[in-house]
Amino acid sequence: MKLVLAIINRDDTRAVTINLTKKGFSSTRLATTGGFLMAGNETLLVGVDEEKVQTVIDIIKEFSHSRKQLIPTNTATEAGYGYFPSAPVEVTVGGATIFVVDIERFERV
Ligand code: 2BA
Repeated sequence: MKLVLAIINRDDTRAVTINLTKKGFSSTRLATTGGFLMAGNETLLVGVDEEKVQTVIDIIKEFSHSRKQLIPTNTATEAGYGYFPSAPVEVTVGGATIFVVDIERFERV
């Protein structure tokens, strides 16, 4: 048994979970926040047999899209009197960040 943890853009999670469910996979959505952008994203938990991990990853890949995002930046003034705005930086977020971890024990009680 494996646990697929996938950090996904909020706008894609619905399509991903609908398509996982259609293929018979159970999933749980957690509201999470990225440490860099401090923006909301979602983390999907999918418990699955090892031989189905690739199918789950393929579904996540198909329905998660990458996006370019501009983040405002501030630069400290040389004199140390504060900050002035500088050119925003563009980062590419997603499609999805995926971790696959071993599950020692899985039970529904
Ligand atoms: P955030 O941490 O908010 O990062 C959003 C995007 O900002 C990242 O997209 C990446 O393009 C950029 N970024 C992140 N850290 C950076 C840094 N130190 N310098 C420059 N750019 C940086 P993704 O790589 O697609 O990541 C999307 C979200 O996935 C992340 O949101 C975070 O919530 C999660 N994530 C990514 N890598 C992770 C990891 N190794 N461990 C845990 N969570 C991770």
